[in-house]
Amino acid sequence: MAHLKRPVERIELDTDSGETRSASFLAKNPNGKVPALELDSGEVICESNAIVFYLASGTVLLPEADLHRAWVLQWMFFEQYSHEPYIAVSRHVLKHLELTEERRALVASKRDGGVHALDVMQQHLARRDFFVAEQFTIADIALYAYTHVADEGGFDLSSYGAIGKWLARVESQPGHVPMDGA
Ligand SMILES: N[C@@H](CCC(=O)N[C@@H](CS)C(=O)NCC(=O)O)C(=O)O
Repeated sequence: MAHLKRPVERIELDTDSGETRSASFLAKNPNGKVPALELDSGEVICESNAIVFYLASGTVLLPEADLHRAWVLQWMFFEQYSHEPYIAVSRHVLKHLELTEERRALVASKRDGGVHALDVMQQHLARRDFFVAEQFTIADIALYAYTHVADEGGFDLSSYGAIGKWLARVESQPGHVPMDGA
């Protein structure tokens, strides 16, 4: 929304204390998860990538050609199925939870999948500046989110040169807002 200069009221919910499972929030998202975007009309969109797809429609962040739009979705589905379940889950455990034996094993089980996702990204970015159509799109925004903090999940990015340059490229986009440390 910062890239598009759109105002938003941000309401933080504490997932650890059950705020995402309250009756009032479940009425907005029956799946009990943030983020959820409530429009002025009262309608609600859930799932991060559905939200950014909605916001980016008709803007420079979502290319017009059908093939390019399909590739944007390809990388956003990749983020959800092949990247987030490994890298974000490892980071959540290592950054936010007490490290029990069971959780240590969980992080270990996520290692190969996370490395594979980073390898796929590195290979793609070795020949490109951005993921799709040589322009900054919501595919880059979706993948930047947990990639730029992958080290907090135990994934060392120092050998991924193309990913490192791409992260810097995303950060240099006008409108980029650094994360507040959450
Ligand atoms: N696929 C969803 C994942 C959403 C998700 O897992 N949200 C977590 C926080 S990152 C959550 O709300 N957990 C609270 C809960 O499950 O009660 C997306 O990308 O929006």
